[in-house]
Amino acid sequence: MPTLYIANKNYSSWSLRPWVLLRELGIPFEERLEPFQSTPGANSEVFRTFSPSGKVPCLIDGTITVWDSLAITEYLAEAHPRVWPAEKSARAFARCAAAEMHSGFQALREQCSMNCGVRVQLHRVDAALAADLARLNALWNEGLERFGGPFLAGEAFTAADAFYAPVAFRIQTYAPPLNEVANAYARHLLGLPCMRDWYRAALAETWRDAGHEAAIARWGTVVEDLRAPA
Ligand SMILES: N[C@@H](CCC(=O)N[C@@H](CS)C(=O)NCC(=O)O)C(=O)O
Repeated sequence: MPTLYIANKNYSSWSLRPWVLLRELGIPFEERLEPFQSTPGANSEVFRTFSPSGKVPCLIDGTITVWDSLAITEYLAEAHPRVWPAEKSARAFARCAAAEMHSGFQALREQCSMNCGVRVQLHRVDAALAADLARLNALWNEGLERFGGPFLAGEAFTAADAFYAPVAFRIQTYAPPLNEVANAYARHLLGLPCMRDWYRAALAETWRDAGHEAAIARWGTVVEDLRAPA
């Protein structure tokens, strides 16, 4: 059985992607959570003991180490046909959607960092964030309309949904302006049993990472903190 190394469920958006994919597809795996370190620079030192990049997520399957969430997805796809949609045009769309998330949406990632357990009032929606939100809205609406939902590329959960699962938590935290189709899709993801499990575990965490907390304070005001006390 492979081992998936992840970091704090409250903060680690990259970790969530392969985790939710493995869970939704029912692929057995062992989870190893290595929390972010409080000393600057210490994360990569700890993570490098199992991940060559010094980052999580990292999947270890016997003698094979796969670091990077997209590489893990493709590695899983070699053995599990349901990672990507079966139909060719849906598969092309799903791959583009996942790749776009992997390499884009910088403003969304920076200004609305994942922090599952808090609710934040953004100071403002600047032009860069507005552009990312418009693109997100368009992409989600296109997928849901073209392939009929309830998932991005059709009836089944695929890697495209896994890549946007952290965005669903960001929407829950920041309530950014999106249309109802996009908000309903985010709610659908949040309602999946494995997403609820992740959320429950995130709320129970008592670690606080200064860098992640500072990122929130830069772009907004925490109006509610639902996490277990530190
Ligand atoms: N492109 C990588 C990015 C992974 C990444 O940035 N992971 C963060 C955690 S969410 C990390 O390990 N940060 C630790 C550090 O940079 O010190 C992937 O897709 O897996």
